[in-house]
Amino acid sequence: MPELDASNPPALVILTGAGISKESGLDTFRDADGIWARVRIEDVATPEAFARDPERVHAFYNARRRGLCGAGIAPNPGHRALARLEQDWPGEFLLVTQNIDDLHERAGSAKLVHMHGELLKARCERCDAVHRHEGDLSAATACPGCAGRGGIRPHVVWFGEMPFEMERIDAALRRCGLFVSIGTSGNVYPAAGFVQQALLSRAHTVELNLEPSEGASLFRERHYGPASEIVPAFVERLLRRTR
Ligand code: BV8
Repeated sequence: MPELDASNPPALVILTGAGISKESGLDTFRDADGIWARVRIEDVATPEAFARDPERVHAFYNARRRGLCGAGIAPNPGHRALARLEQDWPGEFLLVTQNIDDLHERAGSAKLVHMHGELLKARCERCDAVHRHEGDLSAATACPGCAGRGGIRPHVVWFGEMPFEMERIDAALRRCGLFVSIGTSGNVYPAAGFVQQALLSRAHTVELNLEPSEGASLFRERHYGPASEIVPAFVERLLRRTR
């Protein structure tokens, strides 16, 4: 990592993916035992799938929601290290996650964008209201806002839908001097393209993952291993350079 000016620390943007939640007990998508090995994207994670068979899509997210709310699912040292970094970083900080779990929040992260939505929220397609919802959803679920039925969906971004808060993310990438990608395979756009945007901003780019991602060659610094080990170690080294 290049010299770091502690009196003028770079703006920091962090991107996380499913790999950071793996050791908390949540499945990734593209590992051999991942979600897409068991179910097809076209059947459960597109607007067309929801229009074709809403109960099938609700069942897919209901099972994941129950899993997330189940006993034993908790933030791991990787999540906690990022919450500490947000607290102690002396410059601008933004954590962008592709994950729809709430483990970053439960670890204490607040400067956080869920670009692919949140599993514990539901959105009404009739009135656009978004509410926290921890139980199962179905076509019969009434909207807490307009009381309408049949319009409730998981508040997540499916393939072919625009991710959330893209302007805020683009602005942060334009300003960033340090971009760190953690636990993502670099398969899904626009998230997989953030590293190119960071390079255009002349940022130092770091990949922390179990194994090289699709975009590994774009990262000037790379550390591989389980997130619960390499993320706390990286955060400690980084914060030591700001003291
Ligand atoms: C968009 C839903 C444009 C929520 C997800 C045709 C039509 C439309 C768009 C496209 C198209 N063709 C391509 C596209 C673009 C498409 C895309 O990128 N497709 C890919 C497959 C090629 N993208 C989109 O559709 C996006 N929208 O482009 O809109 C637009 C423009 C104008 C107007 C309207 C629209 C929307 C993308 C979001 C889709 N939703 N999920 C949910 O169910 O969760 S994406 C899905 O993949 C998840 O959200 C996940 O977050 C995301 C990325 O996966 P990863 O997090 O990287 O997980 P993965 O398993 O892949 O990797 C895990 C990594 O962790 C691995 O590298 C592994 O080694 C590592 N790991 C494992 N264990 C550990 C570990 N690391 C550390 N420690 C460990 N212990």
